[in-house]
Amino acid sequence: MRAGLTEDGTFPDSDVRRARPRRDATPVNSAASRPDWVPANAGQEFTTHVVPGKAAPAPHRRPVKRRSADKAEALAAAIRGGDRGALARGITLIESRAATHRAAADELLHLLTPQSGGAMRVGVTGAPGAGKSTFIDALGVQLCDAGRRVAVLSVDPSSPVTHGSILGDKTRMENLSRRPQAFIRPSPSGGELGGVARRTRETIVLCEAAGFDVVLVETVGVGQSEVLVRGMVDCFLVLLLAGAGDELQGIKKGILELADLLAVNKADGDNRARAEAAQREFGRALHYLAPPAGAWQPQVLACSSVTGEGIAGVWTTVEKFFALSRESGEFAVRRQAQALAWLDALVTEGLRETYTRRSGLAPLAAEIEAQVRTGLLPAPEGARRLLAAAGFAP
Ligand SMILES: Nc1nc2c(ncn2[C@@H]2O[C@H](COP(=O)(O)OP(=O)(O)OP(=O)(O)O)[C@@H](O)[C@H]2O)c(=O)[nH]1
Ligand SMILES: [Mg+2]
Repeated sequence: MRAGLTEDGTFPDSDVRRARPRRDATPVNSAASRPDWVPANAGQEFTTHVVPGKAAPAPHRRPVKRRSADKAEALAAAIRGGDRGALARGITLIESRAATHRAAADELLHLLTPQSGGAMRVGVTGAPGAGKSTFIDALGVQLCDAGRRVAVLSVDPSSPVTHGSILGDKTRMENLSRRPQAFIRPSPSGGELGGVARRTRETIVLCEAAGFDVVLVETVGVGQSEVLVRGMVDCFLVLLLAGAGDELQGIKKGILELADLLAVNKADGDNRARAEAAQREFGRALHYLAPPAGAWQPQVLACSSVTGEGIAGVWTTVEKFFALSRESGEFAVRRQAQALAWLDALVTEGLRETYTRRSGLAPLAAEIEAQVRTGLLPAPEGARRLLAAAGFAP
């Protein structure tokens, strides 16, 4: 509250207030509008008079903050209590880009972080159409039957384009979406990859606080999302397909190196024999492509997300991986790496935001870009100049 103002933002009950005229047309220098220091018997030679003051706007900073905190506290309590609607609202709050929501979102994360960390975080990746959503549907249902609570999230850096595929995902997870123990949340739409990843990490915190003990993160689309998802999970599962001819077609070597477990999907019907051949092929290739890091040797399995065959075997292997990973200390190391990757992503995002918010830089940026494009200015020199102008460079 500003000094000198009362709680409601008006002046205290002082002489000034008493001397304040009513809003109706009070004659100039009438007794009502006359300041104290004007002699009582003065005439119109004193033109000074008190005009109706405009009440200062109520100090709104603190109430907004208090509202954010209240909102966050109520949401946090409902989320801890397993209220799915509250969880969905919490995620929407976190996904919001409105600056006014950020305080409540941060508060919510602050409140729920102590209850997070308890889930098995498993990433599921694979080429488009490999059957990730169908696999998650089948696996999720089996996990729910086994008494688990399963949250499914997806990371989609190209959301506006593939929005159809997200809607498709929901229908492809039809069985799971009917389970009360499951919670499916499509990728936050749009924005750059870093922002999508941040919101997914925050969503994991909320889901864990809500008591979900398995969090499955599907990568949608191709590109950098695999690497990002690998950085936010404890176990990374790559779904493969038995390709015609080259078994490694469409699969980047780098992704195989990130895999803890591989599964050749669609091992059913006519495709079964081919899938099993692919399984053997990948098994052999894995020794060269993904040499084991630590105690765990990545394995290749085969499964069918349609018949459900092999899915239980995949999960048993995931559990073995977790057991070994916890025992060897690798689990803790990865969690620390996840936290650091998150910190790094937030700092990068914050710097980028600060940089782009300084709109005064736009003309300079355009000029430097033009010079770099035409070779007049070396890129490092251009970057140095821009960063210096933004106040980041030493
Ligand atoms: N026969 C057979 N078909 C499958 C299997 N798994 C998935 N499919 C089919 O493959 C198609 C693609 O499956 P999705 O689960 O949408 O694949 P996805 O990897 O999630 O695809 P995107 O998210 O678009 O990258 C669908 O038509 C599924 O029905 C399987 O195990 N066997
Ligand atoms: Mg999918």
